Amino acid sequence: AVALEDQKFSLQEVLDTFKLCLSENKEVHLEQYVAGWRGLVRFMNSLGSVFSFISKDAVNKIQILVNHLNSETGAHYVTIQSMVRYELDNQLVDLTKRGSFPESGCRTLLRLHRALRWLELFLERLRTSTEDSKTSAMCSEAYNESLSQHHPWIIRKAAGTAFWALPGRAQFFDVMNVGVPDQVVAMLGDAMPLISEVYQVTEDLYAQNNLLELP
Ligand code: 1PZ
Repeated sequence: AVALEDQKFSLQEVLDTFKLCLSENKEVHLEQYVAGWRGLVRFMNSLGSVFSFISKDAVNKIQILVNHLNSETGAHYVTIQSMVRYELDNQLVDLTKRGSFPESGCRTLLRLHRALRWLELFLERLRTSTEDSKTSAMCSEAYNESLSQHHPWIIRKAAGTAFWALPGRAQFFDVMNVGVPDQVVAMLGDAMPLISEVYQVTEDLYAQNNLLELP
């Protein structure tokens, strides 16, 4: 039998997972959100070991959220909405400076949420790119417009260096394993609105609760 990690997988399946996390009443289900992130990490690992410092941090954050889900208070973590309500009502979040709750669900998810914005910007560039577009340029432009604003200089430097190791557009499309470039573009066209919606629902929730700058 082939180990699960060795099986070829399609980025489409990963993006589909994000579709599952949004319920009809616009609640974001944490288990599916985390599953989507697991898939993204697998995809990133298949791009090479240069990205492992990035995926390690993502895996850490995923694990923190999974631990909350599996804890005795797990029932409060079923959706991002219930998580925010529970942690705020019970003063389980460091609001202005790091202190007693370095692993709150709210601050941990915020880091992934900001990275989701990077993903949105990057995939949109990829979708509208042409054959001679450079993945490293698309990646760093997306990063500079989003995540980088929350990162100290040293992380920005390391990230910028890693971007140079990205495979070119053709190979990147291959690794996505969705089909010929036209099919990749079509898949991204379908998937993007869903990713954007998950992002926007979370963004609005965090904004309403003044959580966008959690330390
Ligand atoms: C496909 C190429 C991948 C490019 C990914 C672009 C993002 C670069 C991010 C570099 C972050 C590296 C390491 C760790 C940073 C942490 O300091 C921050 C803040 O957390 P804190 O220190 O406050 O606990 N972590 C993050 O910002 C979360 C980063 C998650 C990155 C996930 C990328 C997912 C890529 C999916 C690939 C399709």
